[in-house]
Amino acid sequence: MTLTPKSRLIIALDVTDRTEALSIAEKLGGAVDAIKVNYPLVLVCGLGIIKDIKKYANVIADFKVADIPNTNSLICRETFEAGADAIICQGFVGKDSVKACVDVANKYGREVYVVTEMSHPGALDFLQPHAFELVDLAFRAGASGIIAPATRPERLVDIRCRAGDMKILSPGVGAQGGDARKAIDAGADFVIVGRSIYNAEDPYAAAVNFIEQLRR
Ligand code: O7E
Repeated sequence: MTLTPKSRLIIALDVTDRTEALSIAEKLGGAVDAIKVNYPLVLVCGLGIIKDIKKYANVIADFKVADIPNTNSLICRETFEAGADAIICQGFVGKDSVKACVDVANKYGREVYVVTEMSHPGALDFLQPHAFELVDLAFRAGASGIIAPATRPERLVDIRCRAGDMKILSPGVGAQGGDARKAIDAGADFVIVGRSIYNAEDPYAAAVNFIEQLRR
């Protein structure tokens, strides 16, 4: 699949209980553009959880792959064999490592997204000064898009200018202080929301609330 913006909302399913994860996926899968799985869920449930979630939504494997090209290829192959529609990798390991992910993704008809500047304060230590280079690297390696921070909409504006037509997925909305609407207005194509949805008393209502904000 190719990630296409409809609701523009991606849920980060960072729960560590299989039943809870599948219940949220079943309720929200039809409303969101994708469900992102990360290590907390996969380490508990195994890679097989991807196929279970895929019944309800597109799945992005947020494994922030960051190794030599050969190891990246192996990780991507197993992840796509498990059914993931897209995988997230780190760009700081270099173009050959990112390209290795893209080559495997192309074989499977899937997508790669590259982390540029992250959303947390520590991203200022090393990543931010190199964010534009990472955007360029993602483009040159043939990635479908990048990850950039909803916590810094002013940076999103600059990163959007640099990213051209590449898709931008933007985490940091809600619990980390970012605003969904501002992130989209600043140039993101999708926002990624975790705790503000899965920790809400009514996750479905919380997701609908975000979707309404994104529609305005
Ligand atoms: O703060 P939350 O609960 O809304 O969750 C945010 C999710 O996005 C969580 O899975 C975290 O690992 C991820 N994330 C960030 O928070 N900041 C980043 O800079 C990058 C990511 C991420 O998802 O990277 C790949 C998309």
